[in-house]
Amino acid sequence: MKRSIVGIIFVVLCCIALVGTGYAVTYVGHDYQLTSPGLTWLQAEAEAVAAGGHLVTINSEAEEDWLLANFNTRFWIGFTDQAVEGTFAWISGEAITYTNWNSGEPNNAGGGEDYTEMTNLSNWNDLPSTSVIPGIIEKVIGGGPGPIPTPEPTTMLLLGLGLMGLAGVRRKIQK
Ligand SMILES: [Ca+2]
Ligand SMILES: [Ca+2]
Ligand SMILES: [Ca+2]
Repeated sequence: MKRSIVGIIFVVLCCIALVGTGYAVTYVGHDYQLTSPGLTWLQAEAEAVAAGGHLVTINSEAEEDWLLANFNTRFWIGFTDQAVEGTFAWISGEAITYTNWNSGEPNNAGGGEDYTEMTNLSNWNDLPSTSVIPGIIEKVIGGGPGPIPTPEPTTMLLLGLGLMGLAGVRRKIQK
């Protein structure tokens, strides 16, 4: 009976720990998470910079496939031609190694589309500065690429507390 209650408390603590990370998920040493919903590209990029990263840079089809598998929504990516019309660049400064425009895109519709979304069709489209969707923030963990997923401190703290509670009750049961 007591053990089952402790088990439930442990699971709840683990859930709180996961929520505490802001649902960040990790792929080859990079953290990814959604911005607030309903932001312009510039607002989304500002939120990404405040979080220590940029809107996501899609370097390969593998990274894109991974993003599509983990984020089930339209989202801003860090690709923009705001500096020079028609010349897209990654806001992170990374080199362009992969693109996946929808057919006929980028079309700069209405003479003013400088910001790129991942569409519901799993390819790219340029949108105006007034469009509002969430973005995906990409951050490098520990300053370099590599498979080094590290739980955030809040996760470790809560997991530690859960384990300590479990150990304490076990000790009591043994007495
Ligand atoms: Ca990337
Ligand atoms: Ca444009
Ligand atoms: Ca377009």
